This record gives sequence, structure tokens and C-alpha cells, in this order.
Amino acid sequence: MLTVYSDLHRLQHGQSELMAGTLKPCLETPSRADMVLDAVRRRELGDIVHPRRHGVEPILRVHDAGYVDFLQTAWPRWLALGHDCDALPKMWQIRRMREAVPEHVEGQLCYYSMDCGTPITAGTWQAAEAAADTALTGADRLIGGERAVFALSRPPGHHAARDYCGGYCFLNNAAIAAQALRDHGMRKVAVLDVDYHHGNGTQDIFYRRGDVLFLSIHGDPRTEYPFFLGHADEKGEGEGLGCNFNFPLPAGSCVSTWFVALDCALLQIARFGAEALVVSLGVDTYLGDPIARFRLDSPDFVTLGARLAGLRLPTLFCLEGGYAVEPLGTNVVNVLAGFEARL
Ligand code: OKP
Ligand code: ZN
Repeated sequence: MLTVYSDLHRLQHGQSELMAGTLKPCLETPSRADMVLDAVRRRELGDIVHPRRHGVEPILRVHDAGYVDFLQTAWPRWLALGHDCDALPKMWQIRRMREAVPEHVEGQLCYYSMDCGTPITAGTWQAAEAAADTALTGADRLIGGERAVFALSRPPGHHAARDYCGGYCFLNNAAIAAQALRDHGMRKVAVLDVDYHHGNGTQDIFYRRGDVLFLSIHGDPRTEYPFFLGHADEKGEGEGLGCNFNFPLPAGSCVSTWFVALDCALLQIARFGAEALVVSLGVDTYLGDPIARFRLDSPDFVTLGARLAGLRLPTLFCLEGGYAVEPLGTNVVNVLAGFEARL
């Protein structure tokens, strides 16, 4: 399988995220991509290519122009305030407050963020743009006839919505790629999110769309991050009604429960008549993950890959979460190898 990778991911290296009342070192680190790239090489998955630059147009197909402008300008504007540390928001527009974009960068940081775990740093825009280019190059290859491509995208993307960042995500790589597949002639595209956390950003982007099916298997938001989206009764709206499927599972769910949900999701993808599949590939479903509570073991990821291959669709894998850094490469490449074994 072809891998798309850019070293520019290193430009996103935040110092800290707010966790349990204190600032802790960021869990979403450059070493994550190093581990995955290392495993791709060790297991001889296939060629590794650099992304092609696509510019801002395909990003603006799914993201709000004001939000993109904010991401591009936030760092110099933050520095101009005299700060010498990463930019993190500290308040939110909550119920009954005004939904208007503030003028000051500090207000905009709050307006355009979903949490305080997603620091904007000097290189955030460049890294996020490179991650989007990585997914877009993967989409190009699928259009060109490739059966499957791995976009080793970092920072991840699935929590980034039309106009906000959060959950370590800035640009929604999987959504940008799914839209590019649509724009290049794929009539129906499915996005399947297997990360432990609900893909609220991807759901937000496609919620009113009938041409992109979104499905997510994740820890039940009644107890798990991101709390405010990902419930089973979110079915889509308007044209998109019936094109959104959430499979929330209790924290601590066992492997067989997880695979039952996967089978339900795969059935819906087949029924929808998708012409291509984008997988938001988070492996924080791993039993050793520090911030998630499912129990998949490393060999289960091979099974996951094989099941996905059973759909017989052109498939783009976009890297999302997974914070047990040592086994991260093995778990990710297990999915890809399991997929190839069935092709
Ligand atoms: C990103 B992805 C737990 C803090 C959780 C946010 C989690 C973001 C997950 N103490 N903070 O979906 O893997
Ligand atoms: Zn996650």
C-alpha cells in the first residue's frame, strides 16, 4: 500500500494541554508520526511519497473562510500581544451569549476552538496544511486508480468542524479528502471513523449532505469526550437524513461488542452504495491507550483491516488518534496489512 507522508507535521509540537486541572505535556506529539512511519518502513508496506501542494481551495470546500483566515493569522497576532507561549483559549460562547466573531485574537481563539487541549503554535498552520495535502494526495491517487492509500496525516482532523478546531485537530483531513473525491467524480463517498472519540467535526461537515455517508464507532458521549455530539439519535438533517450513523458504545466495551458495531457500519456502507471509502483511522481503541477505554489488542487491528477490505472499495486511510506511542506503529500498520491480505 502506498503511504503519503510529510516531515512538515513536526511544525505542530504544542507544549501543553489542560488536563485534570493542570497543564500537562501534549499527548499529540511528533513522535507519534515517527512511530507510524518507522513501522511502515519496517513492515515494508510499500512506497512512501511526499504530498503535492493543493493550496487553500480544497480546504475551503469544507471549512469556513473566516476560520481558515484565523488559523493562518492567529500565531503572529498572538505574538504581537507580547506572549511567548502557545495560544490556548480560556472561555467559550455558552448558552444565551452572542454568537458573533470577536475582533481581538484572544476572543477569536475562544470562538474558533472547542477545547483547551489544542494549542496553536508557530507552525500550526503549515503542519495542518501539510496534513490536508497528505490526505488530498491520497485522494488523487485513488482517483488515479489506486486500490488503497495510507495518508499518514498529522495533526489529526476528525474533531475539526466547518469553523472550529479542537481535540488536537485543525483541518479535517478526512473530510477534505472525501470532498475532493466527490469533486473528482466519485458520486457517493462513505467516511467511517473508528477512532475511540466521536468524529464530531466530520459529522458537522456532512450532516446535511446526502452524498457523503458518515459513520462513527466510539465511546458513548454521555461519559466520553467530546460529550456534546455522537449520540445514536443523530441521523442527519434535510438531504442528509439517514446518512449519519453513530455507534456509541459504553467505555470498557469488549472487543466482540466493538466488532458487532463494525459489522453494522459495514452493512450501511454497502447499502448506501458508496463508490469510495475514507477511514478515519484512530487506534486509541487499543487496550493500552492512556486516554481511551476500549480493549482492542494489536492482532484485532489486523482483523479490522481485513473486514474493511471486504467492502471491495477504493479506500483512503487517514491517521487520527492513538496515544500509546510505543505500539502505535504496530497497531496502525496491522490495520493496513490486514487490509492488503484480503485484496
Ligand atoms: C483526539 B482524538 C482526557 C483529555 C481528552 C481530548 C481528547 C482528544 C482526542 N483526559 N482530551 O480523537 O484521538
Ligand atoms: Zn481519539
